[in-house]
Amino acid sequence: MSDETTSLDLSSLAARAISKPLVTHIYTADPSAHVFEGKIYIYPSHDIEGGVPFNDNGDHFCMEDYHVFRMDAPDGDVVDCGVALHVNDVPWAERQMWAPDAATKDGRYYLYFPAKRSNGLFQIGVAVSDRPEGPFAPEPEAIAGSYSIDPAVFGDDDGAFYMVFGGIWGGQLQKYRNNTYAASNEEPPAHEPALGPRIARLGADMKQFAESPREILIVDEDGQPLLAGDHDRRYFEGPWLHKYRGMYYLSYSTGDTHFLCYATSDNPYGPFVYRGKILTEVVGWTTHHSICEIAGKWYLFYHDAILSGGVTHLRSIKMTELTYDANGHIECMHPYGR
Ligand code: FUB
Repeated sequence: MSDETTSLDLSSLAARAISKPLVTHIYTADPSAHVFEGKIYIYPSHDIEGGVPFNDNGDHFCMEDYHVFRMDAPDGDVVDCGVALHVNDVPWAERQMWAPDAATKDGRYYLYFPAKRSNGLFQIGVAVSDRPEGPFAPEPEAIAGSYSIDPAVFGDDDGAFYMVFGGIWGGQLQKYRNNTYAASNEEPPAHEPALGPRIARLGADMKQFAESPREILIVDEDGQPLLAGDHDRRYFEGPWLHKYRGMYYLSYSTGDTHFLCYATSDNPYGPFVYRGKILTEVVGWTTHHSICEIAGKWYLFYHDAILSGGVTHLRSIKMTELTYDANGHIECMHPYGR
């Protein structure tokens, strides 16, 4: 949603909102939710006011740490488990701790997070704990071969773990072709295929890629790649992979058109076929989500900027139930009703 929303609009939108902020004592965004040890754990960004002017590079998103949140049930209290990781403790990272995710294997918990190095380039790091809420001990270096932002880790039924990642514009994905950076690289022209998120299987130790990242292709109903000019449907950032009735669902943000969309495939590497919108525009420029099954129901975790009065880098995490129809189609939701 544009930044021109007035205070009058905001109070009316707040009254019509389909869900309330999960926490109000700090600003939070980009919620990645999982059920670990029978409880709901949410791994969001921790938004702060850093005094950095708004720009298309996203420099005003200058987050420094992560808090983990726990709930016993979808309608239960939300517990702030405290600081799980701070940028000062990550040897390779300098600033901008953006959207994280977590995974568990063999009783250990792994927090995956993007941050900028001192050279201004994003990479993705991992930190380890024996507890879902941390604190997490960071690895000394970023994951080799990682780049860009928004890691999301999906554990498949056969025990394989895959990381999907990447975001254009401030997320720098447009600077990479075949996993190689060039400052001169930009988004493809409007009539060419859009850039896709990247996917890589994780190694057995969960701390490295087991393969070079591959680009995921998203196609339309006729099998044609979504084009870079198709801003209502093309991939922008915030990928999330989940499985429903044997199908892989890739959901993501369209960025400058502010939709959450999804596409499906019978293969985690794709190609994925575009299926539709999950959520229309929220208050605030960004929209970012996760999808999690909790006790047989499915939930969308997302954020908006209602609580801060529409300040786009001061957001609040929310959750709402998500439904599928008989064909596995996700029903589109409207965050403030219709
Ligand atoms: O929170 C910082 C960035 O904003 C995230 O990494 C993007 O997905 C967008 O939500």
